[in-house]
Amino acid sequence: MRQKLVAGNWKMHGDSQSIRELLTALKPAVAESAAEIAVIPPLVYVPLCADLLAGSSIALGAQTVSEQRNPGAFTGEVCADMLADSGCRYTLVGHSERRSLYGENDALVAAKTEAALAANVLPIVCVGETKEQREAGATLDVVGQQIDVVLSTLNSGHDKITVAYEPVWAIGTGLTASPEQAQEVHAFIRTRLAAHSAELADTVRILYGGSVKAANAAELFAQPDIDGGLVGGASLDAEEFAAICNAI
Ligand code: G2H
Repeated sequence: MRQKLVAGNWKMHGDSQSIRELLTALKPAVAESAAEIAVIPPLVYVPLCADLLAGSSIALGAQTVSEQRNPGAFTGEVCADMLADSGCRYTLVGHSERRSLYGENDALVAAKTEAALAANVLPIVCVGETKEQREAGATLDVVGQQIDVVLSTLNSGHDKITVAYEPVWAIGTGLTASPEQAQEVHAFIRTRLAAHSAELADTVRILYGGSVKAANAAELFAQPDIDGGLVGGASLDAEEFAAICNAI
């Protein structure tokens, strides 16, 4: 049985004051949630969040990770060992904003996934199609390719990944995939995992992301292949995010 996961991707938002307020309100509000919960702050605030979350079951994640595994002259990069050392259980890999704004391709996403696993940081691998790709009927081809590159690159640790399906056209736009649209792609991702092994298909969680909010969370999470959510904008409001976490 896969435990559902709800992760709040704060993107480049927040400051130390607002983060204190958000986590102070969030901790008691999600104490009874059946889901595993994670927050993913801007990297500079990971230590603050680790302090504020001490003793809480809310996990911490990073928004990206270097593909470089060893210390070295890589200005601006942060390796997975550093994330682990700072208390991160998870890292996002290949979020669509990293792909579209910072040129991350499938090979780099696979290398980052491997680097995270090598440091025992659990990668949440983000995949999804653009509006143009969906309209061209290429959704499953695009998502299949994004998944296959990661699965075929890894030598081990396939069962430690989480997949986040985030249709690019639904990110931050207020447009959400319907539960049926999301379920169709999640079921397809599950078949790609099954092509690797049946056990993998049973184990790996597939999150939905793209304008998840309290009003649509329960219906999305009720789909058989949706194992939780990756939540952006709505995770910046403690009450809204708690309602999403409690919709599991
Ligand atoms: C998709 C999502 C979180 P939002 O990027 O990763 O953001 O919920 O704001 O669409």
